[in-house]
Amino acid sequence: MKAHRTHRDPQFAAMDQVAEAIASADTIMITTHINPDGDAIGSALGLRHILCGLGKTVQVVSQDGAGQRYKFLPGAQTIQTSADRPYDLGIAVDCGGLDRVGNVREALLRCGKVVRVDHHAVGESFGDIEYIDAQAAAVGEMITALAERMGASISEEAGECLLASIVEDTGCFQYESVSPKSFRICADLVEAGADLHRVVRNLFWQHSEGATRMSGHCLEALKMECSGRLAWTVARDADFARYRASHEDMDDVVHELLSIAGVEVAILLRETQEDYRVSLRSRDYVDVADVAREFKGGGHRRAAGCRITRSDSAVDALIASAAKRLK
Ligand SMILES: [Mn+2]
Repeated sequence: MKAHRTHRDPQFAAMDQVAEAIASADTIMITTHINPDGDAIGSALGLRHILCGLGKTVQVVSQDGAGQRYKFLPGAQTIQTSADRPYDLGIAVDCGGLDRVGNVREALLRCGKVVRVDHHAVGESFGDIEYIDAQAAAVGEMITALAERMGASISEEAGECLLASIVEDTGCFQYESVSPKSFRICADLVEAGADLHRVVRNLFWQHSEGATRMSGHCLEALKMECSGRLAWTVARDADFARYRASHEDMDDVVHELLSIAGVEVAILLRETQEDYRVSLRSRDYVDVADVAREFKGGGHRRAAGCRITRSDSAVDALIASAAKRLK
């Protein structure tokens, strides 16, 4: 049994500092990382609903907008791609470093105060206040805990966004990051009116026919290395056009690779005009964030990403880096 958290917990101290910063701000900008995922958009929008409920003027700014897959989330249409005014407070969610916010960086640094809310175990420190919980499965968990700590109510809209954040970052409660607390928080969110079935349907059951065919094509071409402990494949630039699929459509391919019995590390390379966008996943013990960091990327122990040059030698170096960590 894990010990229960006490009121002396450093996370409570950080939450209280964030709550104070929110209380003394009228205008608040929320931002998140480039190429935002469901945790980024879900936690940003969830926080927006909660802060609007407290009477604040709130704007979510994301360099790359919301991403098609997250447009169903309440408030997604309010997201702007740049900030048009100064804000009293800037809150960056799910960002393991300041550079992760992309071109929102300047606007964030112009805010009267900067808060970082993040669950990356290894990250680059920034901001005036950092509320970090590496045990949290998703930032959505941390935002829910913050709302409860502030005594702020969680509306149905906020609940739906926060539930999406957790559902996405846990692969629908499949990863080892899921804790009893994750379920308790989600129970609260469902009680607030969030619809789990709607969230799952929108996040996972919306593939186009072309995306499914292209996934099949990439999986058919998979390569096994290291006596079946490493599986990888490439989604080719030309095939995206041929199958009318998008990069985001390929998210499941890496999970399919990891689901092969005996595979510890799965790698998906998405070819772009300039480089390869790399997704790394591990099953039990390889720290893929460590691999990603070798190539100037980042992420979590079991899920990470980076970009590499579009060359065979770069691919070989990436695979060798993952391979040397296999038992
Ligand atoms: Mn996250």
